[in-house]
Amino acid sequence: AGNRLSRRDLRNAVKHTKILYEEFWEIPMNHTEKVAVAGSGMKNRYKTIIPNEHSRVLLPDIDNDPLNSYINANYIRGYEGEPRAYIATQGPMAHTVMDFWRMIWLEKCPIIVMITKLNEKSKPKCENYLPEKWGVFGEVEVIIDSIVPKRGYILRHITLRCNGESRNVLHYWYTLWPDHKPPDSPHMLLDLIKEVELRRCSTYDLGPEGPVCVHCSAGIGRTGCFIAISIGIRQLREEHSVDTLGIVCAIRIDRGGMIQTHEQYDFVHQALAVYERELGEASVQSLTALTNESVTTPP
Ligand code: PTR
Ligand code: PTR
Repeated sequence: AGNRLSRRDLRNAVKHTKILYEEFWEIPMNHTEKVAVAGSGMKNRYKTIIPNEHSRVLLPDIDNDPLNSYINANYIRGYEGEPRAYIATQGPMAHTVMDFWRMIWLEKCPIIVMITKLNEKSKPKCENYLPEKWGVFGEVEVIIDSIVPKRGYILRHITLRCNGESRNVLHYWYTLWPDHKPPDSPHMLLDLIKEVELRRCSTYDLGPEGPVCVHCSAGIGRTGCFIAISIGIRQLREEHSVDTLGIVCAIRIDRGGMIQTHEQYDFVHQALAVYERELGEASVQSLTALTNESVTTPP
């Protein structure tokens, strides 16, 4: 609670990047050192980025091979401490695309957020796991119903089919954010985060739904920022203050190294400051509307 930032603190924190720099590098990384499942190394895109054991997603075994149950993905706790609000995962590789779709199906993920290009600086960052129109990955059939370009991202409506059941999934592909860096401006990302939060609430209204799946290339830097900001805006909305340090510590317990650089940590504060200002303006507007009403409406 000692780390709670009020609106003014948040603004000041943005000005005092140096304080944030020191604070950031003191947060324990909580990286796992060993691969928990023998032979699973080939399923990790980066040999140093390995899912923490207690929160990793375990797929059901196929053919008695523990390798088939392994995926480099962790459940991440949400705003209310619910342990499975998000899944953070690496960008699928050619030989893990099937595992990825199996996870989306089994975990009943209503939304996938992709924050990476397929290649960056001519290095592969993520396998293209999306079929153009239709594809079958193991037992999961993936149908692309529509592709809608939006400001800063592309939205796909997807239908998944498996064993005679079918389900809708929304896929958001945000391409404007290179790894190891913060994006240029928080506005477009914030719009996407608000959209995802809104959609997630509306799908939750329809019944129990699974975690929102977020991935980039390693599944820690950009994914960490996205999830931290998502939790932060809930906190700002409901408590009018935000504990960014607390959020990062919490999500790093579930997946080591979430948020990769101090610039990204600084960016999380900037984005939350922008959101906070929006909230302030919205409440001033509704207050003005109220006051106008009381002036024009006779008692
Ligand atoms: N196959 C789906 C359907 O027609 O229901 C495609 C789809 C999925 C279309 C979601 C729209 C969807 O969501 P919304 O109308 O809220 O954008
Ligand atoms: N060893 C790689 C590196 O640090 O370059 C691992 C890595 C790659 C870590 C990308 C983070 C990365 O960013 P993101 O999690 O945003 O894809």
